[in-house]
Amino acid sequence: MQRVEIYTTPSCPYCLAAKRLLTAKGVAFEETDVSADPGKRAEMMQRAGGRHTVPQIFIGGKPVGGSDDIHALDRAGKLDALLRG
Ligand SMILES: N[C@@H](CCC(=O)N[C@@H](CS)C(=O)NCC(=O)O)C(=O)O
Repeated sequence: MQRVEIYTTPSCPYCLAAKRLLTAKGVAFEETDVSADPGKRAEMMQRAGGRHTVPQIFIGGKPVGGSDDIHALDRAGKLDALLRG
């Protein structure tokens, strides 16, 4: 299973939706709260090619976008393969 990282803020419904999907799939993830850490937010944006919304999700170190993106990947049947690597 690939390493999964997710940058979040506590009161973000898209973050909750993304985490719910990953949890439903039994995927462990490393969460970084950027709400009170400008350095981590800058790191997120740099790694995500400038995207500033949360969540930003990385699978195997590669940016896959936010909640809508991983839900779309899942609907397309592509998320499991990405997670397996
Ligand atoms: N389509 C994005 C929407 C993400 C989104 O709008 N997140 C909100 C927080 S729940 C956000 O970052 N808002 C701040 C902004 O738009 O600058 C996704 O599915 O991840």
